[in-house]
Amino acid sequence: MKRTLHLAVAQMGPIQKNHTRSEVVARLSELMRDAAARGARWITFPELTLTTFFPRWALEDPAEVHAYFEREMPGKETQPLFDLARKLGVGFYLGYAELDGDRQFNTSILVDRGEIIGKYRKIHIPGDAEPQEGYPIQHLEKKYFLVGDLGFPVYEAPEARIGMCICNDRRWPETYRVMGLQSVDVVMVGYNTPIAYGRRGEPAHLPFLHNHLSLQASAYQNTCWVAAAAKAGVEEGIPMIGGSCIVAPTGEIAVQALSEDDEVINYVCDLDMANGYRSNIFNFARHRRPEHYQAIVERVGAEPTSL
Ligand code: CDT
Repeated sequence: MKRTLHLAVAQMGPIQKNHTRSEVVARLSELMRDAAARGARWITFPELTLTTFFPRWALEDPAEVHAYFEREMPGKETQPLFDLARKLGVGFYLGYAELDGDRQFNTSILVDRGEIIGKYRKIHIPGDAEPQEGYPIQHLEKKYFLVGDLGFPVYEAPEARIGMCICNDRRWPETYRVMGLQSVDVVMVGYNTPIAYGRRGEPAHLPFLHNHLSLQASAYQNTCWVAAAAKAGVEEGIPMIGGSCIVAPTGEIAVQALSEDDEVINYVCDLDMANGYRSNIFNFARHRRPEHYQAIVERVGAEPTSL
């Protein structure tokens, strides 16, 4: 019998600074109800889903910074989402800012019917630690987040092997290859991608192209499904891309959000679609040549010298 998994992606419109967690959780709950009513089993929410994307600001007051972080998960305000997922029998990916003692991470979790079954901490932390002069907008994730310390684990959910990454991670081939080598079926990813970040006046259409280019190439090259959820629209004056989608192991977009607002998309994914590639062109065991890939782990930056 064909192995299928009904996936949903819940794109979110903007979350402004004055929106409370309870208001956000009410929106997430509405999206979860919509996805469950369509028959979805797993739902992907965006990166840093519970608040506005605060790394656009250089905040100095620790109390103000910590107000964007979760000390416990679920906490008082997020518990209703866990309870609803249990009631509806669904699983979800949720991105949030995690405070672990005094360590700050950009984190995502997999929650299956109310129980946390997996955690990932963002590894590719983009942007800067200090505001940069002359940039059209700031992106200060390096000021707020440590590099994740959990690697790229793949979790055995009841119907599928699920891995996670977060926003900028989706642009790096290593992210998916590490999970591809664990036979991942589905990679879930949430993102917040501003349109005007380009330092050299990047044309406004390119962030959309680069989003899908990365997701589609990675799904194909690693023979997995990718469920990608944006936080989109104009948030605190900054326009962010939408384009949330579910990508098949063929590299094709199976379904895509059309709005820049709260919107559910869903697709019944054939998990066996990957088998054709896994047994042939991307049969890793037969065709990969890691003895020629040392540079990938030995070198971080590109250098004009031979290895
Ligand atoms: N959140 C996040 O990682 N956003 C980045 C923005 C561009 S890099 C400063 C991204 O890769 O989409």
